[in-house]
Amino acid sequence: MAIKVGVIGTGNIGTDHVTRLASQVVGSKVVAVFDVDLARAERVAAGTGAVTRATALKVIEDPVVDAVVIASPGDLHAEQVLACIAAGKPVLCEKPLATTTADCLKVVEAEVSSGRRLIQIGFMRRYDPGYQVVKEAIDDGTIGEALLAHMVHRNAVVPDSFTSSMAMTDSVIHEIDTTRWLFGQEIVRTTVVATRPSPLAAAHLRDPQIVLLELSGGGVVTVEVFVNCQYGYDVRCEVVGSAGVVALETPGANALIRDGRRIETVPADWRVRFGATYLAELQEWISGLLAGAVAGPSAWDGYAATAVAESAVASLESGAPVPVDLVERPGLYT
Ligand code: NAD
Ligand code: ISE
Repeated sequence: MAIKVGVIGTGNIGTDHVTRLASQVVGSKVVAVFDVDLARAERVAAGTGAVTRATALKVIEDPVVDAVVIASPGDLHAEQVLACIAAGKPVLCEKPLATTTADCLKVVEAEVSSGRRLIQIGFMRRYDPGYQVVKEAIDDGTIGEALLAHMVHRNAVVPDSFTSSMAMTDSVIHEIDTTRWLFGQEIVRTTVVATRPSPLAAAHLRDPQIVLLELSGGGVVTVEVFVNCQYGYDVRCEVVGSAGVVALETPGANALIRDGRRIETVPADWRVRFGATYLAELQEWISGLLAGAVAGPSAWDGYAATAVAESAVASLESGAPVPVDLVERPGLYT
């Protein structure tokens, strides 16, 4: 018994998802793929047994396809997820669910009308063993009451097309989801401050930036986002509680200690740092589907994250704190 998956978008992460679903995940087969770059889709499909289709809709509506992975650019996600809901097919949609809260709400409303959960968002950090240790230390009271957290999100470099807002909507959106999940609270206000820009970042880019996330329970989270740090991919998270502190460890960051120096390996990029995490995310999604359930980060989580990211972009532009106003959470997501 295998879940037959269709994949839309075979760029960086879509290619990785196809490879993992076809060769590493237990209980899945990739049967159809689509990318507007058809030659690329054909290269990625080769050797997996999958066929290429002429449009995203042809993948979604293919009767052979049981479930869909969306890894196209973010501004296409809403339309493609809505088509999955219309076809009654479970979908793992890469972050973001949509690039505007209005589009996220259209998806949430459609899923609620369908009466069951079909959507999982690719907030894969929830499947990372290191983050799970942090979550356990909060949930079981090991560090007392969680009061605040310090997070860091550094990429070595980004392309020139990357904008200051994308630091929020594309990168910090991971810390937004991580914060909501770790603390089990909503983010109610954001403040963004851009520092003196790095001379090595593109002239149009405000990089690095500091983001302050205020939580409904009174906690506060700081996030440093620096997408041209040059030296590698560095993601950190330290949660401070009333009785102790829990910090995320980077797997594989082995230390060489010699000649009075300690040298640690830093992952090159998100593919290296979170490789095993993407596999765990896909395996849990497939295992859940085989058992008849969709249980990961929901369309509500996708909506809330985009709403917070929008507020952070507004704060970056105005320089002032900006509240986050969420609609009432539908019963499907409680
Ligand atoms: P990418 O540009 O490498 O790939 C996107 C692909 O989509 C390209 O191959 C492009 O040709 C294709 N495409 C364009 N229009 C399309 C259409 N109409 N239908 C189908 N495919 C179309 O981008 P990427 O880095 O792979 O990012 C894709 C998505 O995955 C984004 O939403 C991004 O935020 C997300 N992402 C998530 C993570 C993570 O850590 N979870 C990491 C990277 C990217
Ligand atoms: C990218 O889209 C991701 O999701 C990566 O995890 C993140 O580190 C990077 O900053 C984003 O551009």
